[in-house]
Amino acid sequence: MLTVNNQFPGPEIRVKQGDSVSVTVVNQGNYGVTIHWHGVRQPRNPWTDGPMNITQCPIPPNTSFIQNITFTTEEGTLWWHAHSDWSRATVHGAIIIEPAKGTLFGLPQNTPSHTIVLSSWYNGDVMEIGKIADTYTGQGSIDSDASTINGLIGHYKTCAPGHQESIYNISVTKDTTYLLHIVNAVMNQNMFLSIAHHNLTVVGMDGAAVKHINTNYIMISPGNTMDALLTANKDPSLYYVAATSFVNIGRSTGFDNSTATALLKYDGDYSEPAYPAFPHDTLPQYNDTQAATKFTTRLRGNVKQSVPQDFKVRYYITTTVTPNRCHNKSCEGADKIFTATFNNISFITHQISILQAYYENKRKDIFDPNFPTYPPFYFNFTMEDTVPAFLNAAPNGTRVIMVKHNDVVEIVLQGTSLGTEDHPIHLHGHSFFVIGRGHGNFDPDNDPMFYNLDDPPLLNTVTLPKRGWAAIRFQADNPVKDGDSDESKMLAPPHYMPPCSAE
Ligand SMILES: [Cu+2]
Repeated sequence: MLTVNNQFPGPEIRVKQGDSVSVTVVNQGNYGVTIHWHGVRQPRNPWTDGPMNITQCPIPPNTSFIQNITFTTEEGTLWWHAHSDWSRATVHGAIIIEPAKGTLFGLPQNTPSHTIVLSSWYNGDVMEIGKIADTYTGQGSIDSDASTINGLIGHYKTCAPGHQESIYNISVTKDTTYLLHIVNAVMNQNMFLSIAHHNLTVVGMDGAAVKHINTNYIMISPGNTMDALLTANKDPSLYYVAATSFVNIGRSTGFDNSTATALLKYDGDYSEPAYPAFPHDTLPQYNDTQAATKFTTRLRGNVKQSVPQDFKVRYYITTTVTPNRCHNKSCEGADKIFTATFNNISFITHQISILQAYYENKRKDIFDPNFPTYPPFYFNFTMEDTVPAFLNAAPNGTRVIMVKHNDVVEIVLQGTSLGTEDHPIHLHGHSFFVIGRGHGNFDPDNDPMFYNLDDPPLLNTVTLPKRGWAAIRFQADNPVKDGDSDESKMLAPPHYMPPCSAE
């Protein structure tokens, strides 16, 4: 399997706010890859942000690419991952950012920490599995075989009958408080996590502070990160840490229902129990939508940035995932592949950097700057029954949302019955305020009256329920090509960008 420095998960990057970090990515694998710094806003320097065929072409095998990561106001936990095909499954790791002055989230000096990375495990080559999963076979997506905590499956699942899997130990000392840096790097599933007999206090999410949440479980979506305090205040012993999927109502595909475990292991002399306590009472069931909603509705921001009270432009965007006709050679013989759409347009990636096309004014050849501000057809998006059949054949295109520098943009994301599951939706180069969420169809007359414009969480990834909506707001303040000052102007691309085969 493809890993970074032979580690799964990959190495942790620890930095201070305001640092600039240079990473030389040497590709010793046998296919092209890119690496993305998830949640790092990369002001002025989108060139090494990483998404394949958006900001760069893949780094070819046996070559290297120097990537600069520019940290500004991010604080706490973020993560990095491959951003090409399915290689992210095994190529990822945590990023921990401490403030330049003071302590992380104002915690006491020298608060010890542990990092917990949740990942998917596939019995097989993920790149091959990814190709099959993208092809429409009528059976739905391909699920992982297990989830892991820091690369290990633990005691509640085995990959072979009679085989005892290894378990990760989190060492703690009684009466000590730890900051846990938690990353959900699984491919496709929301996760519940709970620790037997111990509570957590969530203090940060997606690299920003949140108002403290005391809880005995968390729900974390793919792409999200959390910082949570854990006080080791129970009798010295072993306690299970358990993570399992949360599957929202209406998911129409299968899922990996395995439970990953680690052990919270106290220091000291005690006889280890044969059966450590398991969080049976506090780890929600996989289908406990109420527990998930209860947790997410408690999320409140605690950041200094002011929340934009109004917006300049609003996009209303529906999402679908449907079998669609094949439009390029990536289908490899299949006549249909799974495609995702926004406003019923399936995005075509070219073997070229769209960012470079923008920078060099080649946009007319490469992309259409008129992404529609609302869906082409209105129907009851979240109804349970059949939907108009013509919506199953989405047009393809490379349509781009063009926004004015510094405009406040509101995007209302609308889930539809033409999806398979909840969709984590992520924005590069910005964090956004999640100002509203709801079930059913968004009502533009009434729902905005209930927006949270006081203390919404500042996130970089929001999970859109299949049968619901989410509203986000952000200022498009990342520097642009024609900025009128140095601070508002993006840098020119490095001369050593990976080559694009379509050029
Ligand atoms: Cu990202």
